[in-house]
Amino acid sequence: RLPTLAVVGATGAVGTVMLELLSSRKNVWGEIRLIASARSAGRKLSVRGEQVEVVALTPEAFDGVDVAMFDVPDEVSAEWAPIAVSKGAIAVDNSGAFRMDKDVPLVVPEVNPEHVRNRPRGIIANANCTTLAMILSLAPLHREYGLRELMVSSYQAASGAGQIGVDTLHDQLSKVAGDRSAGTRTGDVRRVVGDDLGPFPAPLALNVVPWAGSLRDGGWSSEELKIRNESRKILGLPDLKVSATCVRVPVVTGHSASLHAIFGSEVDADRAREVLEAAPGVVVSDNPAEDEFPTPADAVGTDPTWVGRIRRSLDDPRALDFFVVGDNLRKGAALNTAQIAELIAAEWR
Ligand code: 2RA
Repeated sequence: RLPTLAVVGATGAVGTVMLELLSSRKNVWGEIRLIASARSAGRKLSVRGEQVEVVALTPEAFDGVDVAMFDVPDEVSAEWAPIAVSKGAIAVDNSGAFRMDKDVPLVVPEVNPEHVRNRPRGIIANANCTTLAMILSLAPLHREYGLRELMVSSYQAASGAGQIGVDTLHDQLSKVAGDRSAGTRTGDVRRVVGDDLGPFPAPLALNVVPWAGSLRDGGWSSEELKIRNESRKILGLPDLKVSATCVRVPVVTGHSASLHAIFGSEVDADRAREVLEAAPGVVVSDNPAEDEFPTPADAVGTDPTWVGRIRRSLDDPRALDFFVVGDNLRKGAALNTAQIAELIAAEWR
């Protein structure tokens, strides 16, 4: 028998990508049940070439479910993943609700697939999209050189804030498009886009916004702490020094980050390039003489983490500077969740 899969949050931005992935990846599932809020119940969505009716999120919706993926806000996962587990399912959660729970593994299949089996709560967590944009590149470099310290600035796309983020960016772009003076004087952009900034604390069109997530102690954002905490947990480096600054940029989908990684031994840019070329899930695009480097416009809709601009630091022979881009809705969310669920599905064989 093939396992039954539930997709909770099937109608959201990540859920939509999940249904595309489930329709194009090797089919390891029996029934695929689509679950969403009562508001979306009754809608029909296409998965594996069939129209499947969305059912409302209730305890009974998990009857007979073996694996339940959650692509929903933290508070919904916090409440419902344990309910799915009590109904006999294994939960794979894409929210932040369980990531730092010591009894919940935080799994990136290319890095720590073995952790999937150690799940005392019956829940497995998927990392945040910004962490996932860089972790496939850091893990092999850590194995080669021993990672000691990480400085990272992110360039995060609007879709990280959900469909409302994408809609807000498009609305703002259409407003500024006809106004050539927008952005030439202070306050211009705010005036043209109006007061409704959607999920962002400042206009995103024609701008960059050095903020993502919610305020935490010391002026850090939740998003910056996620990079630190999750990288430590996934790499098994509880004392890794991490400084992150998370920035929102007017990109629809594709999170980027510039990294300054300091290692325990001297690095070599050509050797690092070889290590990254051999790493699963990583594609190196690094030939600036030919204008080759990763950009979100090229990476969107693709599965790998793209890495470029690989340089040894001029001032520290143990430090490497590089730039990464990953599709935040695919590897950053739906794809990594699907890969984790597939590792579990393999237990049925
Ligand atoms: C963001 N990382 O980009 C978040 C989404 N989980 O806002």
